[in-house]
Amino acid sequence: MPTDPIGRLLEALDTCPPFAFLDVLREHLTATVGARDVHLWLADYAGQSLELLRVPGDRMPDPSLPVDDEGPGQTFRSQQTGVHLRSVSAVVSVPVTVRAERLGVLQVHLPHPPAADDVRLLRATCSALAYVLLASRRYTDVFERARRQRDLEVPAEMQWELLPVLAHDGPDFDIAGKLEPAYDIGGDNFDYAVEPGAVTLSISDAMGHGTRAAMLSSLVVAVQRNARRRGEGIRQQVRAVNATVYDQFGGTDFATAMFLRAERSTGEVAVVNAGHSLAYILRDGALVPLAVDADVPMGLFPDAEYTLHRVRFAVGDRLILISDGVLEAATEEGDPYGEDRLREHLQSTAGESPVEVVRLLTAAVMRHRAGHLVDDATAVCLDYHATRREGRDRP
Ligand SMILES: [Mn+2]
Repeated sequence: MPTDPIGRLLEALDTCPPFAFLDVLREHLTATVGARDVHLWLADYAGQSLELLRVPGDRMPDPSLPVDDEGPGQTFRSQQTGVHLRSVSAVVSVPVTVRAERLGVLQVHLPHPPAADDVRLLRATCSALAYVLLASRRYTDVFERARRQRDLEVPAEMQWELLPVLAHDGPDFDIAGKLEPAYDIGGDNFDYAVEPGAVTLSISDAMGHGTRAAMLSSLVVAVQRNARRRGEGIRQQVRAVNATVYDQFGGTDFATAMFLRAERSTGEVAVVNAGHSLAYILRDGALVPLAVDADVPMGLFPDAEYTLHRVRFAVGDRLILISDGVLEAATEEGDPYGEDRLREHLQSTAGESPVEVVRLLTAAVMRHRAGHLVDDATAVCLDYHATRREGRDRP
């Protein structure tokens, strides 16, 4: 049996049924930091609310907190541990995060103000818990169900299975992406892979909406990953997707996409643009389009050719990729969100982290469209910084 507390916790979580996770956590934190009560709040699919995980026998109503609130919401947004002192007790809120993807917040009630060691142990506990929750998606629905404010549509169920970890901070790149409407997404997708020399990043938008678009999108992502994992470059990845989509859909359905591969050390970027010219660079406060000529979308012509373009990131550059659903989201009166609003929004959120930028942008688009989107709206943000800036609160 492991002697360190995190080792013991991991062993206990790995051997208990998933619906007993919260009991195991409570027992662990009672023994290690004297916790009186423990609550786990999970981010809903839209990332706009925190949903309390209830366990069998719990008679609590179903509390749901907007992430814009104080308390756990504040911890969720800032990723800083929150300590709220009462007369003799304390409530500590700790982020439950994998890389930079915010899964939720653990709230721990203590009978005393926490010592520095208690806070360190709580943060380490939440790091371990985050990985267990991520892996548990493969063997239980307990946590997926708790995150749902309502049922997902089938295309959204397919799309969520495809998505990578939604935010990833690294030594030279920070990446985050977000898809809306989270419960009814159709054909948009994004993917990335962090490799020793470079980061590969892509956004794609499958024609149409609904299950057929989600099937096309699944195929796009599977073929891309398959080619990438064979060691093919981005142009070969696009060719492979084009050929397979054409084979399966006979030229009737297509997907637009932009694939990029950015070198870690130099900021040099290779780009293939398959009919998806919705990319911008925010540099020194100015938003400029990433100007690379578009080739045809993938799936229309079996022998389509794709050009490899080269651009270069400067240190401090922010790359933003969006789908057409962002610009075209229109009010009842037909006023589209458009490039001017996008520019203003991205300039005003320049100080935010990528994960907040994509959350705030998709929320602004949803508000503009009064909560209802006709097309998917996707935003992906990548920051290039040669030296590590201040990271989030870490154990
Ligand atoms: Mn679209």
